[in-house]
Amino acid sequence: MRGTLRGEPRVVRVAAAQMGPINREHARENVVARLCALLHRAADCGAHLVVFPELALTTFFPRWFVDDISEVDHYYERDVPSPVTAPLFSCARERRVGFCLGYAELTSEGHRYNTQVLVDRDGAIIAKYRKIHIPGHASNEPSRKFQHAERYYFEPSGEGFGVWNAFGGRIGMMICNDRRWPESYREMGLQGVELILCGYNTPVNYLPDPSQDRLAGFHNSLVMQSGAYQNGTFVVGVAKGGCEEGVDSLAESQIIAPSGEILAKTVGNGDEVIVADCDLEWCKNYQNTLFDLDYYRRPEAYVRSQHQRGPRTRADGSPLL
Ligand code: CDV
Repeated sequence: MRGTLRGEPRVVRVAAAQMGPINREHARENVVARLCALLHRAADCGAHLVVFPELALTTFFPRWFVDDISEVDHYYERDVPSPVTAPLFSCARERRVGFCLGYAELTSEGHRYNTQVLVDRDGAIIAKYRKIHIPGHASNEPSRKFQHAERYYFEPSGEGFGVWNAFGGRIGMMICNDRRWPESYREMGLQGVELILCGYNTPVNYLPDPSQDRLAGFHNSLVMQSGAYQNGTFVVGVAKGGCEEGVDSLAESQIIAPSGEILAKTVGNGDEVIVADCDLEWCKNYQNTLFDLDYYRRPEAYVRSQHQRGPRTRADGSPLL
C-alpha cells in the first residue's frame, strides 16, 4: 500500500511580511527601513524566513505609462544588494533570518525583469527568479482608470521555474500572476518543491472584466490553495495591499499547507506579519500518496500542454492538432 513515509519533522518557521502602499514620493531608504522593521518583527516571532511582496522597493509603477522607458529607470535595481538595500541584508545577517524580496531588475545588458531573490540566514543570495507570466498590456491604454503596463516594463523570463535546496527543504519561487497558472506549480512540483514563495500586487478592480472584482480574494485563495494541494507543497502568498496612489490592492496574504488549508492569513491591508510553522515532512502525506506524480501522472496523455499556448479548434469546434 502506498503510504506517507514521513520522517523526523523539518520545521521552517515562515513569516509573510505584507506591506501597505508605497507611494511615488517614498524614498527607497524609507522603504528599506520599513522592510527592516518587518524583518525584526518576524525575527522576534522566531521566524527563519520572511517573505516580502512583489516589487517591494517601489510603488507599483506599471500603473503609469511613459513614452520613454528610461524615464523610469530609477524604479529598477541594477545591483542587489546596493548601498541603499544593504541595510536589509545586514539586518538578515544580524537576526539570522533569511528573506525573499521582489524588485524591478535592470540588467547590464539592458533587460528588464520582475524579479525575486532568496537570501539565506547569512545574508547571501542563493537563488533568483524572474517572472514568467507577465499580465496586463504593452502599450498605453488611455481609456483605463489606471494602466497595468507590465508587458511594456518587463520581459518574460526564459529561465523557467527553479527549485533550490535551502532552509532544509526544496524551495521554489513565483511572482503574482504566475500563481494563477497551474503549470507554475506543476513545474516546481516535478522538481520536488516543498515551499513556494510568491509576492503579489493585485488591483481589486480588474478593468477588463469588473464582474471579477468581488471575487478577487476568492480567486487569490482558490489558485494558491489548489496549487498547494495538487502538488503537496506549502505556498506563501504575500501582498502589497491597500490603496496605493488611488488604486485599491488586495491584501489577504496567506500561508497555505500541502493539505490546501490556510494556516495563517493577514487581517488588515497594511504592514503586517503573520507566521506559521511549516513542517516540510507534511508534504510527503500528499507527494507520496494521491499526488505521487511519478506513479500517477500520464504525461503521454498531456500532448498539448508543452507546445500549444491557447485553444485551437476548427469552425465546428473539433480540436486541431
Ligand atoms: N502584478 C500582477 O501580476 N497582477 C495580476 C493582475 C493584473 C491580475 C495578478 O495576477 O494578480
